[in-house]
Amino acid sequence: MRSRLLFSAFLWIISEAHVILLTEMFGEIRTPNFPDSYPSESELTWNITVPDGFRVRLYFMHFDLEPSYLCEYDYAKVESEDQVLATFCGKENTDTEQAPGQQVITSPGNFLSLTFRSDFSNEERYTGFDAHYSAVDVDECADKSDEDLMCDHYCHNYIGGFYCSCRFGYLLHTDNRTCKVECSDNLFTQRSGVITSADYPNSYPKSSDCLYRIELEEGFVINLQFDDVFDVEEHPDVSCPYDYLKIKAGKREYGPYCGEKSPGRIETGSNSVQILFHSDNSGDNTGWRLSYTVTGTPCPDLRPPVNGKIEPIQSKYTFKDQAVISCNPGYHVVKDNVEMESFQIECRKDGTWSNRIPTCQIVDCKMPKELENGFSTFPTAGNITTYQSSFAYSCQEPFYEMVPNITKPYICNARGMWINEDIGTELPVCQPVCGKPSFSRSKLAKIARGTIATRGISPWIAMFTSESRNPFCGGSLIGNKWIITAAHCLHNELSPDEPVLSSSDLIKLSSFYVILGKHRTLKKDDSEQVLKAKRIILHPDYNHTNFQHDIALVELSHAAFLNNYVMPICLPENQPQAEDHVIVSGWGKQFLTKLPDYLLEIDIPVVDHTLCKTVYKNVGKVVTEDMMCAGLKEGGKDACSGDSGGPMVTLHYQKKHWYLAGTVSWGVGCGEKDSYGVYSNVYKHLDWIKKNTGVLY
Ligand code: 4AZ
Repeated sequence: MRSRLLFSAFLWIISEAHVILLTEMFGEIRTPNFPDSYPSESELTWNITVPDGFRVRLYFMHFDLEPSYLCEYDYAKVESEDQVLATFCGKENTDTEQAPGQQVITSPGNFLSLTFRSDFSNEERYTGFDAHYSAVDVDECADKSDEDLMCDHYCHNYIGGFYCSCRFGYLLHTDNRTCKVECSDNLFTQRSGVITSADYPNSYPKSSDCLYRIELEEGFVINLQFDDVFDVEEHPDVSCPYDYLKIKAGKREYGPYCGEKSPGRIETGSNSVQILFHSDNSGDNTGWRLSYTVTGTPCPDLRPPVNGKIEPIQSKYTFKDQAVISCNPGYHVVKDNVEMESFQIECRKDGTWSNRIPTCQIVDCKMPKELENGFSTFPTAGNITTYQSSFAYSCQEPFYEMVPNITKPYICNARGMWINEDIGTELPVCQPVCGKPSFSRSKLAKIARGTIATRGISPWIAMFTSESRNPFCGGSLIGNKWIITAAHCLHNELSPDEPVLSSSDLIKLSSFYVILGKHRTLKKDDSEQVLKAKRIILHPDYNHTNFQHDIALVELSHAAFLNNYVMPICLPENQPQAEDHVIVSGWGKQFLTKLPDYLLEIDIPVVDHTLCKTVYKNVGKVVTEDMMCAGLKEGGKDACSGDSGGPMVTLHYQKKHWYLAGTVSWGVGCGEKDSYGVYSNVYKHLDWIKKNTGVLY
């Protein structure tokens, strides 16, 4: 049988099995012959398919089928793919049958089928139906009936479909519905920390595999402590089929954990832990939180060395812990024979200390430096030089004195240094005592015009002799290795028209002796010290034609040995004034004739400079400012040939020491009336002397 179908402008296909496939977005479906009565024994099915994301909406504009109990004769049946949605017959609803009336039927999916059937008789000429369908968009976002099909975070509807998106920080899973997190890059390397499931305490993301790694150096072990609150989706019968937490620590594995029972404390015994948390695409659970701590391999207890300490003090030391060993004040750390302030050791991964504990040794200041012309005295025999021991310096008295004159001892301090309360770590010097002869003048031994000096009364006087021991000049000891003398004593004869002196004009160092401790002129004295010179320094302004700056310095090749007969004279702090008494000594000739047997000395007054200048001006000689004159108007007491360079001394009244006021230089004749001896003024040359000799007093 062929049915007559009306389908204006619509695509329709009649299959062999009287099935018509409809795929347009809307259309009209009528029973055969409509609006005339439909044929008997008909069966026709319209299968309506609309695109995905649409549903089919169907309603009847006209409906008139033969009514029958439970629509057993003629009917119109509406079905989805797997379900009968409605069966209609008659014209109006009864108790047992339904007619569509105003009802609009919407397919659950994008497919709907309508079947029309008539039995063998159409007695009352029922006219059938005229139905319309159209494709309608589905708002999938509004449909909350199936949670599993809903978007995890955001749902966006569009005509014919929908799509899901996720909150910031999430990724859409390949199921296009759930939101997962990228969480495999969590590395913890600190010695303690807190790890939680993502978004904790909010629900953890779905469809995610999160890996948390705790990595520490070998020698540490990691302990995990899960909070009591723990919530991971579980199943009452199957062990953690959905979401689970698994822990790997070295070769050990823990878990899977799920449900609400916290794993509590896990002492992993490993320095490397991996925590894997898997979630499936459903569920709404808060997850978990753990804090981890690390303990190191323990090292043996430490005991501080005798006289030392360990910092920090701990009841237990574990891997990586460091301890510094230092010593009490006055002791220092000694490790492998090396002294140090402190020593650090570290607890190693295998539970051993990186080094043995060093010892504390008492600080040793060592023997103090020797003092030239002095010595050190320790309070006890054995010269103890360790921490807090003491010693004192003293000088070879009475010929050397200590400068500065310290009275307190040196104490060995904690830093291994000898410290003096007065001068700290500085050393005193033993300075020759100057201008304090051990003997006093006897007024008895006077001889005509000169006085035989008391032996040792002028212990600073130096005798310059030729190699054959003939005395030719005098000088004065300053310090213990310099002689001040006259410049003219130290050079060979020069013609007056040869004003500039060169070093070749100096007498040879090997050609003379400097003898200290002398008393007798030509005979040997027990007290004499015969010394050689190693350097001659003439005053740079010395003028051999007029004896200006007739002063020179001679450095001895060895220091003089100071004793009662050999002792330096002091340098002047001022100069004597006219009429002041000075003493001049020497082995020079008496009245240009005879050498005396002993050292002679004279006591003469200083002469007014202007007077002296006038006296000499009259005989055509110049007395310059660097010269001074002394002697008697009546004559008689004077220096003479051979006395040159020798000392003119006077007593410092306050200090009670003798100082060098001048050196014998020149004169016209010796001891003549109305003439005076001329001396080089030492005070005027003081800076040059101090600078060249280093002698300062
Ligand atoms: C001399 O020839 C000399 N009366 C030294 C001093 C005096 C005279 C001569 C002073 O060394």
